[in-house]
Amino acid sequence: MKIVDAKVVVTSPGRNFVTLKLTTDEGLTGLGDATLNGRELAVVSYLADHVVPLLIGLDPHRVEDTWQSLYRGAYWRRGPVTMAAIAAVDVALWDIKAKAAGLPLYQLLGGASRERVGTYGHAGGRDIPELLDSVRARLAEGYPAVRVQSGIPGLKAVYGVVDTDDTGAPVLHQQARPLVEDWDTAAYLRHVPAVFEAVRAEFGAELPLLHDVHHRLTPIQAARLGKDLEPYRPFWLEDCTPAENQEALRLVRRSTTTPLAVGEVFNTVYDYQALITEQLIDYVRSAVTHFGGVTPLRKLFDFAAQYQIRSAIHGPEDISPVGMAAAVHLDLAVHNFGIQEYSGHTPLTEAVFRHAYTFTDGHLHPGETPGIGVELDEELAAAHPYEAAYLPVNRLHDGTVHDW
Ligand code: GCO
Ligand code: MG
Repeated sequence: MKIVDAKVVVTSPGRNFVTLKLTTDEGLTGLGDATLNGRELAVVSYLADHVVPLLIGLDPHRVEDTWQSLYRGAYWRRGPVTMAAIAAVDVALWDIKAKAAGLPLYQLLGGASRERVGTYGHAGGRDIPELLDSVRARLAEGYPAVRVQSGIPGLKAVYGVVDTDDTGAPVLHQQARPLVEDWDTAAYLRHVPAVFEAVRAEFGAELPLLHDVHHRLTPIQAARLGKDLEPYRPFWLEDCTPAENQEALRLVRRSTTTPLAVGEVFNTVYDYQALITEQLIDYVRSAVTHFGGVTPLRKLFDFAAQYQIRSAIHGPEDISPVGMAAAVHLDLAVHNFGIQEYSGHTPLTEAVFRHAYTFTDGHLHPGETPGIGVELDEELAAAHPYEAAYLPVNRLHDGTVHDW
């Protein structure tokens, strides 16, 4: 079998998604997600200008060799653009291989290790009563675990909370110019324990509660927050410090028993080396889409398993259904699965990417369709072309840029 066509499809059914579609001489097709939120076209160029010409004529069964040649052959290794591009190729090749075998991808990864995949959903509110309503809504949808994010008194726009304009209409976090959010660490550190107290008081001790700090604290501030949240037994504290400094987690780890989750902006195992071998974290959070695909993420999970660290694949709306499908196959197969983030997609996105995976009673299943189980409606995709969109930036009260 040979690859005879490779094309990169960019579509915006509400938000931008980048998809690689490979076609073989036997008529099999494979899809891979290459969406890098806010920097989509850089990956499109990387793929179309530098990778597609190398793929034509290749045997699609050579998944490992193709991965190694794209990673090592470029010489310029790592980085989100490179690794999102390689991820798309890797997943598209796995899709073809599984279709050729007539099996859903999870069967090629060792088969099911569980019946279904547990998820967490996002709850957010501008204040505590609005957050409690949002938690109630997630529970009504069946989510077995909930991430809680709240507005902070004195701050107008904060990550994880739907903002509204003067008329009460929701303000999208993704805009043609970056939206400016504001930040005050002291106010945040004072407020979050009260948020957890209110949620526990309303929903009891058993509901798994997660919280995303989104890289905003110093190590000593993160240690303080971890300790302050201990009485409320969080499931995890996510990205408590800027992710690129692995050493920061040593101080946090020494100071608190609150479990730590890290990794959505990581793109290779090297970003995790100290964190895993020193057992500084409890969950690895990389997405198939940003980590170079199923091939390296499976290796990361096996490495993490030796240290009792679990998987928790990143699954926001900006991972396309193609990336989500690949994630759910891995989730079902790996032994050290922890939890899967799942926000779902808009009905229009689900029409562009028809998928076999299902979400029932808060649990995902990849389905039994051969391959990853996603079909791209190219006509509908073309009807919703790319739209420029940036993630927000974050500023302190005096105007200084802070981590978003
Ligand atoms: C999460 C993430 C996302 C990111 C987004 C950026 O935990 O789901 O933090 O919300 O902000 O993926 O593109
Ligand atoms: Mg996050």
